[in-house]
Amino acid sequence: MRAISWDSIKRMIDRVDIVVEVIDAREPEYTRSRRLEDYTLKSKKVMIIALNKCDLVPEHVAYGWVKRLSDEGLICVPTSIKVGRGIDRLRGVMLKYARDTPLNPQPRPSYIDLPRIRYRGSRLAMLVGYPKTGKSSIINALKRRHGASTSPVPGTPGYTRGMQIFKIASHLYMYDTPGMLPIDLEHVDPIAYALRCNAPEELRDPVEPALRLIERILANNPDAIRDAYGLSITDPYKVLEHIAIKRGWFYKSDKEPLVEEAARAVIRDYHTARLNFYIPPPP
Ligand SMILES: Nc1nc2c(ncn2[C@@H]2O[C@H](COP(=O)(O)OP(=O)(O)OP(=O)(O)O)[C@@H](O)[C@H]2O)c(=O)[nH]1
Ligand SMILES: [Mg+2]
Repeated sequence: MRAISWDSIKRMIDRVDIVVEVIDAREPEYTRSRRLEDYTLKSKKVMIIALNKCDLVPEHVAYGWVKRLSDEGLICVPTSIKVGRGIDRLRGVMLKYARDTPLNPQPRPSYIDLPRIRYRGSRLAMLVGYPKTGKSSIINALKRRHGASTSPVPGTPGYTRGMQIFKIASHLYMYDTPGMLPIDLEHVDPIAYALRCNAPEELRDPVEPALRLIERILANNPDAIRDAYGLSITDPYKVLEHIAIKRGWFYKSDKEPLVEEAARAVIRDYHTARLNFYIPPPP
């Protein structure tokens, strides 16, 4: 599947007035990009964080993260598209900053890019974030109708393939973008890349990322593994073996548990939130 590169993100940031980074309330530090935030702020653009999927974490966890991000000086709006929370507030915050922001002197997209849009005098915003954080769902909620396609698992039909622009209010347009690569390190983090930028079925080695994910879950919410699979095991590899055994997945050759299939199931359950886990903010 196609993810947006850092160079394309930078070019887009240069062109827009407002950047809305969508992060996952279940694991904000694993789904935010400090590099993106730094570049946006350094470019003197408005940086707003939408802490999305708040319905998947307890309220005090969501507000703990909002406080932490606000303490860093970031504008942070908690949202949940599933239960319809935070969208009016997000629109309101964008409109407030759109009104207060001088027009971007950078070259604007040409009429060829935006054939039907009279952007003159309008502010441009962009939604950006790791794959599957809910960017297109936010666009649909802001527009109050389904225009952008969405999907639960990376690589399944519905992921965003290219830039698309939507009118959010008079004089405010917003780009939906494909999920970006996890790019905070100088190189791409292979685990985040495997989890977020690939369909689980297409992963050549699903076991390594699944083991790292299970480790992260066990460290934060061991109950999540028990609730999803009925297992009280603390060895990540054994978790995979037991899932395979429970579901009757075995290698034909030697009848050993088919851990690859169990790993794919765990990754899918992470994306569909069947694995109900979250990372609380540090005290
Ligand atoms: N529980 C919950 N699920 C959400 C929320 N917002 C989005 N989702 C789900 O998350 C999945 C991904 O949403 P998308 O809007 O396709 O995410 P995206 O960031 O546009 O994904 P890409 O375009 O692939 O990068 C979908 O199954 C959505 O229904 C939310 O607030 N809560
Ligand atoms: Mg999308």
